[in-house]
Amino acid sequence: MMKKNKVNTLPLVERNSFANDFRWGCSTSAYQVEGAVDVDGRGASIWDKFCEMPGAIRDGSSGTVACDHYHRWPEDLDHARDLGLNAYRFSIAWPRIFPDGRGAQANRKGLDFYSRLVDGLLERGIEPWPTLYHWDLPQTLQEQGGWANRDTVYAFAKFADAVSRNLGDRVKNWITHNEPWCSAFLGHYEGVHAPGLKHFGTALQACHHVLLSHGMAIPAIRHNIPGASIGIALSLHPLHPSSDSEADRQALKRHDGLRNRWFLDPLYGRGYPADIWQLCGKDAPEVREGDLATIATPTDFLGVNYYFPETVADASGDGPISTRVIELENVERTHFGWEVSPEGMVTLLERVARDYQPARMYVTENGSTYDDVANHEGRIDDFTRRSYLVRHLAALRDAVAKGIPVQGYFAWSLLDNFEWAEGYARRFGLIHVDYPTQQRRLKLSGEWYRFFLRG
Ligand code: IFM
Repeated sequence: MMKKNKVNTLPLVERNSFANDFRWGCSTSAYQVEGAVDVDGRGASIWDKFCEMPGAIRDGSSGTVACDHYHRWPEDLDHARDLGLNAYRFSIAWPRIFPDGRGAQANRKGLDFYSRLVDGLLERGIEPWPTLYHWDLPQTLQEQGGWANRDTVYAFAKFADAVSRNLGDRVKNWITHNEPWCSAFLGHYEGVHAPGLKHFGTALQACHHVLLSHGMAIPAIRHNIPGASIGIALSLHPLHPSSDSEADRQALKRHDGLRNRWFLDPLYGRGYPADIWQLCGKDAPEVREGDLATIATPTDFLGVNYYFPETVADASGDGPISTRVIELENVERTHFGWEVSPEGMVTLLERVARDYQPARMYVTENGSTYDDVANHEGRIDDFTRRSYLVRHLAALRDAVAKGIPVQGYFAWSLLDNFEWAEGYARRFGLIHVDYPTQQRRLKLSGEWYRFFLRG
């Protein structure tokens, strides 16, 4: 049967439909690509620990070696330059800077690594876009309660200060956190990400502290870097009710409340959504006076990580907010099972622009995973990933044409890498990584992105 959304011809989309200063990048994150986990004084992170737990990672792997980007970054940045990127989003491993999460002295060798990386980007004409926290909390802090402990907030502000003081002469764009929903709820409620906890109240408290630390880091960065541009990257989803019934519509509202509004509302000065707060009951987080004002510290942009829409049904009595995500049949999906919906990205960006009016937005992640098979010449002709990319860029062009203030796009990911609990089974890269040899090979999707960027 023909699947809904399936398209056989690709839309025409050209770079010159976008502004000249539009940022075109790729994203990666430290634990997913760097490897070198015990090099140059790096401390352990919660992901090192989590990967040791039997059954935690689908293929029993870890980020110990990953793409060995810590040593191979010059080659990787050459690939980024050859693609024609003008921006590159990466993350800073907190345990490289403060091996125990905090301390009087930052680890010089850790700072130097990112300093070399930044210089390497600038030499290649690529703007660095670091993210301060992409889930690799120092294990020592976890042993003191992790994100559920308010002290972690202050430690994060000091980490942000140390990094921005050292890189701020060359780095203007900063992202505080990547996808707080994942660090809070996948890590502390669903237990499928580090630190592997399963308690709703702990997740809500961790979430509050992550958001609070975002607000606390901003003045530190601004103090070190006059004119810095600072934002946060949220994983957001457009949602549909699974039917027109009142129960499903209410479920949609609740699901949106925890998935999207729980982050956007406080960040844009509205506090936590009252309807969801009420449902949290005794699990609601401890929020001290002034916290909400700190979380709402004005930012310069919003990063939107867009992957898929969700269809939501009522599931009374099932979980804290009693909703269930329905797997629609006959829709196009990636090999992860994620629905493919370029138009969903437009709906989402439109909604965020309308309801929250961020001055600028960047799509800080968007990408797809498929089983990449080399052809007889050894090429990876990933037609499906190319189609995904082309259609999402065409949708982005339409969004921009509607006046939605999007000023950049970062494909996830530059390289195949360690996909968290999924291990190495899921490949998101525009560049294929043969893990045993660490050989990099541009995929067809990467060739298309290069063609698009270079014309
Ligand atoms: O690999 C992740 C990334 O670390 C955060 N956003 C989603 C990606 C794909 O799952």
